[in-house]
Amino acid sequence: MTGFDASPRLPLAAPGATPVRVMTIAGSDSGGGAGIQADMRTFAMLGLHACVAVTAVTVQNSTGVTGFQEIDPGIVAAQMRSVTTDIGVAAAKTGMLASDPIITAIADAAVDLGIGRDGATPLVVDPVCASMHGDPLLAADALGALKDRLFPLATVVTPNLDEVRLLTGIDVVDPATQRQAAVALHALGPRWSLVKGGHLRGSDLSPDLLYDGSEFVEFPGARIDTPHDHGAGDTLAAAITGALGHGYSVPDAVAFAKAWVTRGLAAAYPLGAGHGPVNPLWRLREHGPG
Ligand code: PXL
Repeated sequence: MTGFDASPRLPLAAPGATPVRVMTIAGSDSGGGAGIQADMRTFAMLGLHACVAVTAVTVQNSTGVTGFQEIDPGIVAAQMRSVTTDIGVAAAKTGMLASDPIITAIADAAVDLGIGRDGATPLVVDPVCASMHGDPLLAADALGALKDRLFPLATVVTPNLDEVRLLTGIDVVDPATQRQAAVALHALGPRWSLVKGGHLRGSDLSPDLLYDGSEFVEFPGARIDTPHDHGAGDTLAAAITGALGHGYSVPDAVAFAKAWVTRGLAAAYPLGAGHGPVNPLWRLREHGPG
């Protein structure tokens, strides 16, 4: 299922049945476009029940992030434990993690709760380092913990090209360097690495490349030219998480998510004086709200 699907869908739970549950471990965006808000809008539109472990509360609007308050690492881990031991989650994702102690607490809890590579629950690690305006969302000294503790637990990591540069030192400019980056990221321990090509300059395509240590899978995809793509990476990773929660393979989950976020980008809207968000509500146009 790696072809383009114009109206991608996940299976819906029967009326009255408990939907597939997923968990996002991420920061809050007061502007409602990225972070937990993007994840929850995506999960809701995919028919999933979303649980949340909040890592930080950001102060931001469409023009940028002006500050954030980190959540105590023990409280982040306690949120994960509380929901997984009662509600249960079929897949989880991480987004903004803010600091080394928060990453360490999440990694310890994930191992304990069977989340990640060798556990039963797939884990999508979106290595969020900065906002689209360049505001830092991860402490500079936390890159080591991200690579050493979280990457080896990941079912798939989903960096954009700025994050690839920070994590591997590789400047992706063409298909050859994109392959090189996928290999270097995979060497950090995830089962699959996904190098997103959305920030590739001078291309009218947005080619993503997936690698599992032996096989490269290419996802060509059209570039949607819009300044309103705030939260696009979060939305892609959330849609991958939702599909993994439904038992999709990683290549099928990425194909599903890419088609889904492409529709969201085509339906993006302006907001405030800066950049508007990708629109996870795009399907409401087909059926209307409510
Ligand atoms: O899009 C990355 C991201 C993730 N999480 C939070 C954010 C952002 C970007 O601004 O604010 C909370």
